[in-house]
Amino acid sequence: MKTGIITKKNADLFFIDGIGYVARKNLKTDGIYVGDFVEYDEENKVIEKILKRKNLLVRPPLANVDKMLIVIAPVPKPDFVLIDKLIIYCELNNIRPVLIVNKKDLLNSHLKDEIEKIYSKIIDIFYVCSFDRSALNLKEIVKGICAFAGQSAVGKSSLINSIFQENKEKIGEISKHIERGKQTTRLVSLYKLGEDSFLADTSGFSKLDEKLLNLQSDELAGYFPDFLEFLPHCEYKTCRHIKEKNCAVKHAVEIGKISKQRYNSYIKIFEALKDFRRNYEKKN
Ligand SMILES: Nc1nc2c(ncn2[C@@H]2O[C@H](COP(=O)(O)OP(=O)(O)OP(=O)(O)O)[C@@H](O)[C@H]2O)c(=O)[nH]1
Ligand SMILES: [Mg+2]
Ligand SMILES: [Zn+2]
Repeated sequence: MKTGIITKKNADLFFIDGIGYVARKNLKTDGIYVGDFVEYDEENKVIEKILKRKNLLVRPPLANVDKMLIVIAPVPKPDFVLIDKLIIYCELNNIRPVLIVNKKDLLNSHLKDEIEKIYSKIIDIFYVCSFDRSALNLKEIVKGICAFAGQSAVGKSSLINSIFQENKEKIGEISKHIERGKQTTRLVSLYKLGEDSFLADTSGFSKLDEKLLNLQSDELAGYFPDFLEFLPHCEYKTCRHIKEKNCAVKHAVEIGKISKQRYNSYIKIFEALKDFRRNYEKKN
């Protein structure tokens, strides 16, 4: 039996890198997704077995993601709360996040300083432009299965086209979706960049629902790496870092050791997780 990776899906057929389309056997497991490593029978062109997944992202489904390239740009204005949610999502799913600042042709020093101040301590940052060769530098960071994520129109598809120097993705429109009942499923493909390196455009992550963050609100602070050194110094062990007195996190914000923007994200996500739990408990 041979092993391969699914790089795209077409109705009931699955494309295995280097092999072509194969069918699925009557597997009594759940679905097979792009990014899955499978064992297949080469002669009969059928998938025999899905190998254990490292993770599975939803909307669009993509399995075994190693690295997430979170893209922001000067236009549209960065949604810092979304970036922070994506970083937490990566942490929860064992994915390494990197921050890609695209459209550097439009970047002013004020925004660049702001981005550096908030993120340089917690994530690697790369500055690129889809229209010049700088996007090619991203080739070096694509290792394993990598996925682009970020707000609509920041230039994820443009970057893919620039990296591959051909038109793989549609630009300036919400590309490729099929309707199935109420749910909209977006198709996702993996493009091969090197022997074990693949890249996907996952426009579905332009928003990130709180329910995807499988967390209790009081666990949240532990997912802010820039908060960690302060957490043991709060007066109360159960400190939520919001209204409590003698909170080391709030103190760190006041003296500029934690960015105000990050703390603002923390409060927004905290409230959203609490609301989500409350509604969830009401329904069940
Ligand atoms: N100035 C400038 N514009 C860019 C750059 N990269 C992309 N754009 C433009 O930004 C717009 C959106 O680009 P897309 O690549 O479609 O953005 P996207 O992130 O794929 O958007 P969705 O598919 O909706 O999530 C297009 O008009 C691009 O031409 C860049 O480096 N500089
Ligand atoms: Mg796109
Ligand atoms: Zn505290």
